Amino acid sequence: MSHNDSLFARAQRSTPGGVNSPVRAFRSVGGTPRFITRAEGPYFWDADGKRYIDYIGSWGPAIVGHAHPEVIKAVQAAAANGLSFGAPTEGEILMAEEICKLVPSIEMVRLVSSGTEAAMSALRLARGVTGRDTVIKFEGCYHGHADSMLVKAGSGLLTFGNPTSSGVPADFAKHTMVLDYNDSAQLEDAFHQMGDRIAAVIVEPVAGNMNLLRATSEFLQTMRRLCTQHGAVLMFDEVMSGFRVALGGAQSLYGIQPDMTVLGKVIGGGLPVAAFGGRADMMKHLAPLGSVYQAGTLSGNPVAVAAGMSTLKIIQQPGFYEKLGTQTRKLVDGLSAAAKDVGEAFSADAIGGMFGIYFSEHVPENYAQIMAGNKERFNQFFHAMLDDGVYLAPSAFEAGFVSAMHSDAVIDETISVARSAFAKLHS
Ligand code: KE4
Repeated sequence: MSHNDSLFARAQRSTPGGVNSPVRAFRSVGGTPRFITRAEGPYFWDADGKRYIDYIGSWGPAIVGHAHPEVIKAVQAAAANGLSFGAPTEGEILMAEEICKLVPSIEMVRLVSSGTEAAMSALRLARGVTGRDTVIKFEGCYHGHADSMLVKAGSGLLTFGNPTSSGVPADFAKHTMVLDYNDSAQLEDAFHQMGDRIAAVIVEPVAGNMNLLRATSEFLQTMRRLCTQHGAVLMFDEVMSGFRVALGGAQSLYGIQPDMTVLGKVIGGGLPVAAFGGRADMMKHLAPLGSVYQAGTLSGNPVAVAAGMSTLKIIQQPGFYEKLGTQTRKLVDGLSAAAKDVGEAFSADAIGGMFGIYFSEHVPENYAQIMAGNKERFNQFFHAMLDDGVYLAPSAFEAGFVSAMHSDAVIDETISVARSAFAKLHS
């Protein structure tokens, strides 16, 4: 029995599924999760001492590479001054000012500890500001596990949602409408039918939780127009795409200004920092100024903020995103070429430091096309890569992440491993 196996057996005795977040349990791909002991640059090592090239990067935060010396030094220095005070610190001001500088649509921002908390708080704020209850989300997008976001499409096209999780009261789910991603006509219909009851539309402007899926510009422009027209809050969930697809996030690529933005992952550099922010006239409805309550013991934690600020400094270095984009594009082009050489039905896409791989002929343009991909084939590929030291996201419905430390040699090694993995699939 490997150390991973024994640790997994032991973990399952004290923690549901043996993990503290479901995707880590490998339930989608099968097999034993790898228990990571340490990470450095583009690599991490499991409990059996095996090294992997890591394409998860903690699901986005490790954009500068694992255990970056500058980030570690900043964390050590901050920790030496105490871990948490429950009182304001100058570091929180610096983080807020940096976010407002880098994401101009954000005039004011509130720091929290997770993307879920940020999205949940932003939605409460939108409802408080508008006095409306209904929110619109899109199938395949994930905004954390707050009750009103664990909702799937209703029976009819424009009916209210049903819970995707037990424990979510139908009374909560009925205020969430779930539409199809990239379907502007549906969005028009929804606003035509009930525009004056919609508090917010929340969307991943570049989706990463159904695999990578690009929003069409027309879809986001329609969303912007309708929210403005009907007084609904346009909310971009950039927890994953923020500082990942570009320094200014997806909103800078599409040139669309949301009213609110949700951030996380990269801004914590691997420690728990997330944020929500936007128009000052909306943010001023938050306690202690306004009537929308939101709070958090560890919000703006000084050690976590130190990790985040150090990371934000590194990603602003000249050429950071050009290089990251080049490496990620090199990866997906190499994987596609390897697949083509053996006639595998495969496609791939990349935006900034984020990528998607699909066991289908063409890059999907909507949720249905993603779901039509060959999941079993992905799972076989996943394990062939894992066996040879390349760790992809353990699900056909997740995006992958490249760091600044994924050098040409690391990408070339990955493509070489992929060639043998495709060969195994065709043997
Ligand atoms: P957290 O509560 O996990 O910090 O953030 C929730 C969240 C919100 N919005 C978007 C766009 C997100 O991608 C996420 C979290 N992403 C997943 C990756 N699929 C985190 C991994 C996990 O759940 O363990």
